Amino acid sequence: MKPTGSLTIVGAGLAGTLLATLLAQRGWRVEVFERRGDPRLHGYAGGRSINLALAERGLHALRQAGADAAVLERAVMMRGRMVHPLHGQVHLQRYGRDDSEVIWSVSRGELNIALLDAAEAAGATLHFDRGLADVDFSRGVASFRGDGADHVHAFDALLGCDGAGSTLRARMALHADLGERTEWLAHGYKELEIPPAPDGGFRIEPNALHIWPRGRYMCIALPNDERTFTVTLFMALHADGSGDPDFDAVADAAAARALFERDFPDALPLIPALERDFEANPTGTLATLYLDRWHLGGQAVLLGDAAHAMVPFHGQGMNCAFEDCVALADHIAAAPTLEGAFAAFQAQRLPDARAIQAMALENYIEMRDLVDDPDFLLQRELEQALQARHPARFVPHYAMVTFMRIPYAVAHARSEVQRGILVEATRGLRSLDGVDWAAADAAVERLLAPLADAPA
Ligand code: FAD
Ligand code: E0Q
Repeated sequence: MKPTGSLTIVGAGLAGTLLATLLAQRGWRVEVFERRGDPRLHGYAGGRSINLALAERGLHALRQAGADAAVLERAVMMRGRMVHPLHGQVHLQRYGRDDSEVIWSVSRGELNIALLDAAEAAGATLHFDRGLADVDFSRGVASFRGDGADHVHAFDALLGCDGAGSTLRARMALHADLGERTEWLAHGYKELEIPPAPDGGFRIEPNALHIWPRGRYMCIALPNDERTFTVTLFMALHADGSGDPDFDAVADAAAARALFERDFPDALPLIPALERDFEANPTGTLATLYLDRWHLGGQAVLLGDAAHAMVPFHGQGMNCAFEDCVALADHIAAAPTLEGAFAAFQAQRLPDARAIQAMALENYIEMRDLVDDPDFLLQRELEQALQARHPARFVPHYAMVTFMRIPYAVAHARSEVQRGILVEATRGLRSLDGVDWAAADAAVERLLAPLADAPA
């Protein structure tokens, strides 16, 4: 539909600012309400340097908004996972075939600021210190709380980009059964920092996502452009009888040091403020949020984490949220009504969200076990070989998710078929020498149709 009236976006985080930019560029009057202050004036809330992995889906969405160059300027390239085993050599597992297949570490704060600037440049109006408090759908009025007062705002439609704890979602749920379920992960996370080296450079290889897999728990580290790394420790929240460490047991600075001395000895000297970081930074929790319904007629729609929060182990939550923004803007342009646009958006994206949520959960198991599993490594090797033999049909799981834009649901379905082929072809083998290539090739050709846009 042609732009008529105005669209009200709730939340000026990652999705809200990108969606505001895309819609304002297409001629819509856009107002954005954000609970927090303007990070360009007061610094980013929390102040800590937290980073995220940006991949092709997110980058493509930024290109649509013309915001890619500003973001990539300060991004750090990551070629693969740098694996730090407890015993044994540190080694790089490349993500792709060469430097055209990489991901980017970006600062959440800098990204948010670049997108706030883009939204304003496109003509969107931003209101800070305005948290959505209540919605009267029958009158089409929302109230936003801030500066010690309630501010009422008449809306045509509310676009919910207010994150996993969405207030808009809670208000919508008073009018319709959204089918909401939250599955909490038994594991949480803690962020720590590796500062620059004394000479001002990076202390460890900058162009990688570092990972210290330890069976059922792990650390990762992503580089920041200011030569630091943000380390994230993922482990159980409570004792689960496995004998593994948990956040209840590792409750203070001394216990944290002891854990790192035993399990992450090569990381310990890199984190001089371990004790302070451990006690000052909150323990984060992780969950998957499932909804059966994302919209209320043509009055409200949810996207990003508000619609489908996921665990972070595929590094796709933001990428998926950005992909949502482009899809919603396209449906709004194409459909005759907002209700039609919201329904078409949900029909397209709900299966994709379910697929990436499932793949993100599966990737946790893969990440924390990674090194000591020879079957896993042999399957990865065969994946590469089958891609070389059948480039249009067999694309490794990670590449479909990270370097392509085929729907997540398609990537998920093809990955399951491919896993079957990999398991079957490597059964009982310790190297690729014994692979029955004729059988593997036949399975690929029988089970996997060619992909239109397989990577060249
Ligand atoms: P958010 O970014 O959470 O933005 C929501 C905004 O709404 C905020 O600005 C908030 O202040 C505002 N808000 C909230 N309530 C209200 C209200 N009532 N009224 C007005 N405004 C409100 N994703 C990746 O792609 N790659 C990664 O490497 C990655 N790593 C991650 C690591 C961790 C530890 C975690 C927890 C997540 C990670 N993610 C990653 C996921 C990513 O952070 C989220 O998917 C992404 O931030 C979702 O964007 P969003 O705009 O939907 O929500
Ligand atoms: C990526 C990039 C938090 C987080 C973010 C990520 C990834 C991982 C493990 C984690 C997945 C991978 N990954 O390396 O397979 O690709 O974003 Cl834990």
